[in-house]
Amino acid sequence: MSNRTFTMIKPDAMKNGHAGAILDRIIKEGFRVVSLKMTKLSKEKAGEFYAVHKERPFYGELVEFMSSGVIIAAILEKPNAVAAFRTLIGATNPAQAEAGTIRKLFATSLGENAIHGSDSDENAAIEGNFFFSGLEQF
Ligand code: FUP
Repeated sequence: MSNRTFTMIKPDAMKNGHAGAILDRIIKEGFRVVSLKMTKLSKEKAGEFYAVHKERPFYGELVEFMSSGVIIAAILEKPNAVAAFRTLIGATNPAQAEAGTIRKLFATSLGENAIHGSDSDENAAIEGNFFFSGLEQF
């Protein structure tokens, strides 16, 4: 089991001024920041990141949304990081997320749900390497 996961604070949470509160919560939950940057995805890059969803009906909107504003990307470390972080962020649809989770507190809707968390160790490594070179992973 790997101890790293990858996250993005999405454009809705950035625009709504929640980035500071979300990072504070992540750190208070015991995640160590391995890598961190503010950036903006082009449509092409957002499409590449979410290529696994290419055939889904929401793909176009997802790519539009994820390229609509700046994001914060980060690699995080904690024992059992992928599962621990998925618990912290809550269900994909904030209406179904547990009380106190990041999506329950800060997400706007199913499509604009404040934060991303990798769903497997394999994807955590792929996604982290999509944004950060080896020299940027501490
Ligand atoms: P998650 O792993 O919780 O981020 O969710 P998914 O990988 O299933 O979906 C990725 C993103 O696609 C979600 F964060 C939001 C968007 N999405 C929709 O807009 N509609 C859906 O029905 C499912 C996902």
